[in-house]
Amino acid sequence: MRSDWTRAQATTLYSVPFADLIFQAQSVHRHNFDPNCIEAASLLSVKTGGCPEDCSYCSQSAHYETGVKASRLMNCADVVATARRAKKCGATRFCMAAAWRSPKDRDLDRICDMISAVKGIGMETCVTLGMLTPSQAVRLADAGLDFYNHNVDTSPEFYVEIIKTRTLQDRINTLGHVRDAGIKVCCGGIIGMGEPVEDRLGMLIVLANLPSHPESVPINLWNEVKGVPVEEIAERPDPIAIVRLIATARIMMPKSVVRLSAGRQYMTDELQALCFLAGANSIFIGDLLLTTKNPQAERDANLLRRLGITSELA
Ligand code: SAM
Ligand code: DTB
Ligand code: SF4
Repeated sequence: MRSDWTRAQATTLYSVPFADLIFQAQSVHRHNFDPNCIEAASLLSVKTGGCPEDCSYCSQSAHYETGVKASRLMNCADVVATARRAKKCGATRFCMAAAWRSPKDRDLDRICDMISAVKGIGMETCVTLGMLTPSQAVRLADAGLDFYNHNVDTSPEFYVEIIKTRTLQDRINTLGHVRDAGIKVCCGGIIGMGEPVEDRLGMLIVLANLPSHPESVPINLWNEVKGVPVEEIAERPDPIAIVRLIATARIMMPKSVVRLSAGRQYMTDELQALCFLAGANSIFIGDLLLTTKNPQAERDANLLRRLGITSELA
């Protein structure tokens, strides 16, 4: 595994003629994965809104007026019922998200129950709860957690402009605790917040130069939220630039599952098809992400059918 990417190397790779980039990405992809198979994950916000962090893109931050109502932590039975429905719809992984800066130890009791119960119905589990201490990571591992999602979000340079309440290093520390506890890492970020291409590549470099590559790399296209600071600066990236970024991620992290995450609702079928060709091999299914929309199940099923893609990577 390579973890010494420089900016110059990533930029050179990203900038080769499109056909050459896609060919290289497809070759790497085929060497490591079945190119006609993607992973389907499903998301549930188990604790919504009222978050003390100031992430300028997020509908759930208490710092902004976004119209999202804060709710308490869901009970375990409701979470499992939702997971069962997601499994019926074809999801193999169930991701539970909480709008916390970091979990309280007593909240973790219920989260651990959720993890064991969702595993009990035969799904992979992922949670995203904010920053963790080493002992909290161990508790999650003991509950049988498969993946922990914690994103670097963007490049180090752009990060300081969009989040002030915790540093990129805080996040990297949590990723270390997750790894040390033996949990697989899901770590990616967001594009479409008005950043230039250099920052998107800067984000991939942080990810690819972690001590081990994240097993899952979610690439989110910023899902529009009214009332947050990013609304003022957001710009939807050129679709070709999105495909180039996915291809670059595939080549830089050959064995990672790259997820086309938030923002698919803005993408045409053709753009998604190109992203799959460039090496994306995971999606979120279901009409809702956490607080924002995802493509309708029928549209996704129709797209995958036309592409001859099956969805059982896990
Ligand atoms: N509170 C936890 C945390 O931030 O670690 C977990 C939940 S948070 C919603 C998980 C990730 O979703 C963020 O790190 C960010 O990358 C992504 N995200 C949040 N809002 C988004 C939006 N409007 N569009 C795209 N991605 C978003
Ligand atoms: C990730 O990278 N994307 C998911 C998951 N991790 C938790 C979250 C997307 C959130 C989109 C905004 C919303 O629905 O509120
Ligand atoms: Fe809170 Fe996570 Fe949203 Fe940041 S991204 S405001 S930590 S819920």
